[in-house]
Amino acid sequence: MGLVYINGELVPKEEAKISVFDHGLLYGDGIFEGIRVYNGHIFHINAHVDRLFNSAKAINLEIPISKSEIKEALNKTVKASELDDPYIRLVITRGEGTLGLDPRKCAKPQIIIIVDKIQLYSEELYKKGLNTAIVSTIRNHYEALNPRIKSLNYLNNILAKIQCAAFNKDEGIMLNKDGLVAECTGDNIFIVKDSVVITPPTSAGILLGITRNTIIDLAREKGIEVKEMDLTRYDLYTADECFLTGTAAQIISVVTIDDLKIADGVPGKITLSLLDAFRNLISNYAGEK
Ligand code: PXG
Repeated sequence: MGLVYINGELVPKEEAKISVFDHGLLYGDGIFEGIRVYNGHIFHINAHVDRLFNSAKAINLEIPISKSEIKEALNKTVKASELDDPYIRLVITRGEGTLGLDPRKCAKPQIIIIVDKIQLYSEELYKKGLNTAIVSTIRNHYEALNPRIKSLNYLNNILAKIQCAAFNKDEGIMLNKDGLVAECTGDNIFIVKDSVVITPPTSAGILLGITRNTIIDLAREKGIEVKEMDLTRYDLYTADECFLTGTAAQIISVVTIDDLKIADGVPGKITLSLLDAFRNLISNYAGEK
């Protein structure tokens, strides 16, 4: 059922409306989280809510309800949706204001929870892997808009996605202003080299992905060495394997970058074993308090 939570009320999706004077719409002034439900439980609810509150703090936005009230609202909206293991979009906008940037003129933040289905990639693509390109749009500089803030302003990523679509590729890889690998438009990136799993550190200017952390834990549990290390274009081209992680994509192999094959151009063994481990984790997921 299409239900949306707005500031404590559950309303049918056709009736879910906010003001055109909301600074979330006018300026992208707000934050969000994309969250999944697995096996009937909200996946890593605490990490998502903590990241949301950190994003809020970083943009000086005071969320008008507590972390436990947000968690309650998430659970209530999921339950009311009657959808089987849906996707949750939790959005906090600066709220209704006047024309003009000043956030002090916004009365109160709006809390919106949309519960729906999401499927980014077909099962076939999980088996075949993605074709990608390194785009020329660089990831936001951390002193301009830190990518650790999951803000409502995704134009940096959308510009990258437009380039990736022009190249007819499945995903775009973004470098930072120093030419170091950052992340993709909506996913974190990993390579495997000599059986070591490597991913850029947060200092490269990336979102600290919750799936990224889950995959790091799963790899370490399997006895695989994991390093957070700066990577260059060269490291991507010469990797043994490459894969992406994200709430929507889960974990998916990359088989070409800029039309160059990664190793043999088929999903790698470690990537596939981590996909298997991730699927096993979510199908038995028991939730957290
Ligand atoms: N980097 C960026 C820029 C993202 O937007 C990730 C990494 C992965 O983070 P998580 O915590 O999800 O592992 C994201 C997340 C969508 C969609 O609608 C995008 C994300 C999450 C959910 C849905 O395309 N991006």
